[in-house]
Amino acid sequence: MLIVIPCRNEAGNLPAVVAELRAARPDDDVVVVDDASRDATAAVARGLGCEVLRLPVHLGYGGAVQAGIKLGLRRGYDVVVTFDGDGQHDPADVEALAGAVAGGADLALGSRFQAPGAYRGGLVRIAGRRLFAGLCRALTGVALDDPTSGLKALGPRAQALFATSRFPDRFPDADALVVAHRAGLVLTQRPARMRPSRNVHSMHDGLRPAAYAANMALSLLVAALGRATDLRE
Ligand SMILES: Nc1nc2c(ncn2[C@@H]2O[C@H](COP(=O)(O)OP(=O)(O)O)[C@@H](O)[C@H]2O)c(=O)[nH]1
Ligand SMILES: [Mg+2]
Repeated sequence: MLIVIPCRNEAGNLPAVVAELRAARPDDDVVVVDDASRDATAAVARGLGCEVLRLPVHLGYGGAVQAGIKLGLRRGYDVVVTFDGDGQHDPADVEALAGAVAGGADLALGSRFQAPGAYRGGLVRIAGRRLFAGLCRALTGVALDDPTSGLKALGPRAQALFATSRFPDRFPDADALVVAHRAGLVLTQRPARMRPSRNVHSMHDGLRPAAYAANMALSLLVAALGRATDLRE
């Protein structure tokens, strides 16, 4: 299995995040996608023995995740897992996600709402997640209650979908799930014991949630109304 860690300035967190991951999952390969960080993320990741995919320009979260998944797809991994670099995800949750993919799902999403006591974030986040989970459900009929979760396990078909040019590569959240559903992929969810971030700042700070909501609404429309992706093409 390949674990993809998208990172922007995570040099301070990677040692603890990778140590915890390695302790729980010694046999998995780990690639850190360093998205033109301004700190020593790449050097720290290399020092920890991780493979590093260093992007020459800042692509943003979705583009970095997509790059890591393309690497996994090219190398033929049965499962690629996306895992945040800020300590929010618990490596113990990866097993159930991978198991869901081994059991026939194309994509398994880690959901904090399936894990009692998991960290939920502030009110804006909770409201946004509800809105987009509701829209996602209305558009797909599939109940996935944590569409913004960065913890996902992808089988080969989901990896192929995430690698296509039509994939919503800005924030692959509810929009990506709609695209995946319309491409005929089997989506499911498993518990994820999310924790508070080790960082003070997030990519969704300040006024960005407003821009995120507008972008996501538009991207959802495109995902729902555009041509469905045919993975056989
Ligand atoms: N590659 C890349 N990763 C990012 C970027 N912004 C955030 N990340 C990473 O994506 C993960 C989640 O980001 P975070 O800011 O914690 O988002 P939040 O958990 O939704 O608040 C972390 O591993 C970050 O390092 C970015 O611009 N590019
Ligand atoms: Mg975070």
